[in-house]
Amino acid sequence: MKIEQYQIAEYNNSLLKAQERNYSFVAEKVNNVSAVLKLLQEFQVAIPSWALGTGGTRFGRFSGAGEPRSLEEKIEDVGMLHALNQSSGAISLHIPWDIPDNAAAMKALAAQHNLRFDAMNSNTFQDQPGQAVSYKYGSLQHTDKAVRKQAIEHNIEVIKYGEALGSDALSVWLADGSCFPGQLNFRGAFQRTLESLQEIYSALPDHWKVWVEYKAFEPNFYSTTVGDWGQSLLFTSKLGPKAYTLVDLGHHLPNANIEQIVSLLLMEGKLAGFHFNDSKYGDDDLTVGSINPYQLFLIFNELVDGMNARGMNHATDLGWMIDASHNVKDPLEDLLQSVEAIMIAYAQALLVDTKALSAAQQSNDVVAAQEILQQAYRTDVRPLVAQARMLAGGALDPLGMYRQQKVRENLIKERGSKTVATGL
Ligand code: AOS
Ligand code: ZN
Ligand code: ZN
Ligand code: ZN
Repeated sequence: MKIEQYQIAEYNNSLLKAQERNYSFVAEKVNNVSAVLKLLQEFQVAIPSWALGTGGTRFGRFSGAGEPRSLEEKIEDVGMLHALNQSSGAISLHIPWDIPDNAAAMKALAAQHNLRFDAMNSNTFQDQPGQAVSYKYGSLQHTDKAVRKQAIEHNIEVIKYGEALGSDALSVWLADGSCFPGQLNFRGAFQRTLESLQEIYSALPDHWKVWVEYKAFEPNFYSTTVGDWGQSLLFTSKLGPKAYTLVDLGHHLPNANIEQIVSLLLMEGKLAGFHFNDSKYGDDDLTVGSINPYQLFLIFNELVDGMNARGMNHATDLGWMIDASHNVKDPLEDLLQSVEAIMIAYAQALLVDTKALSAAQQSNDVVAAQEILQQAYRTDVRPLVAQARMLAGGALDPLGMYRQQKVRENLIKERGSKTVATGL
């Protein structure tokens, strides 16, 4: 299943009239609209390989049909998303759910689809068949040196796979922690984890980074060894300049002010980037923007402000990735919705009148400050995002075109209706 450029052009023609009308309505209110369009075109969001199949829950899995059966097919799926939206130009792999045995062929296939390999994800939260020792009581924190060694070696192997693919970051999420008071010594667990991370850190190639993801709870329900941004920042500060803290939006305790966390990590030069998703309760991994799009906008507002203050390139200086998966939608449609929600929040943040906002802050004009933020948030930027996408060669309405082309039906014909993508 491949979507050709001429098909996109034909599809766009059918929507062009309405687009022109909607675009000019919003464009005339935007200062320097061509700069905004350019930033939108450059911005790319990485797709995790495990989101291409239907997600499981603790209670069951309802597999979809036509899911990718191999890494090749995962790359093809992301290539198709990217052809439609021109904003999904990277794929993030997970070892061992994806084993890129033939790195050269995978690199070539990705290049054909204009994709690069984003951060590599290691997995020490599940035991794998044939593994010598178990992660039941943790991995990098484990009291048994043999378990720590196995987990360290796994991470180093993941770096090697990534090097062959041209990736430049290792993303580490640890399930390590404890379920009951007294089960572990907090300082002991921290120290052992730090020492293990130091060994992994010293195996990083020169231009590589390690991203340390935190998570408040689950699968451990009493303590998590990298449980919040403070703990992650402690690790990444002690590790050194190649270590950064990764923010997954679903990994906070309820009502945490994520935008403030983001702002300070960015100020310290320690923000790795994101796992975008949305949630109502915990690590729900729902479609980005489906529950709280205002929070997403406020996060992007801090990002744009903080990155501009530090002279950073919005598109390339942080890691932008989706980490979502669930049971009830076509995963590809879900990813199109997620990428769109991210682009919308980013576009809205680009419209904030930052000069007026800082004047309002300076004079403690609280009402004006809120008005300025909400003026941007309540602007319908969808025609701007669509315009940027069309100029880049994508479809004006990626989801509409996905349905019009009957992509899923075609994938089912190609791959069959009983396919299970590897993943959670
Ligand atoms: C787990 O809760 C984390 O969000 C991880 O980032 C991710 O979902 C997992 O590591 C899959 O690689
Ligand atoms: Zn995550
Ligand atoms: Zn998570
Ligand atoms: Zn999550």
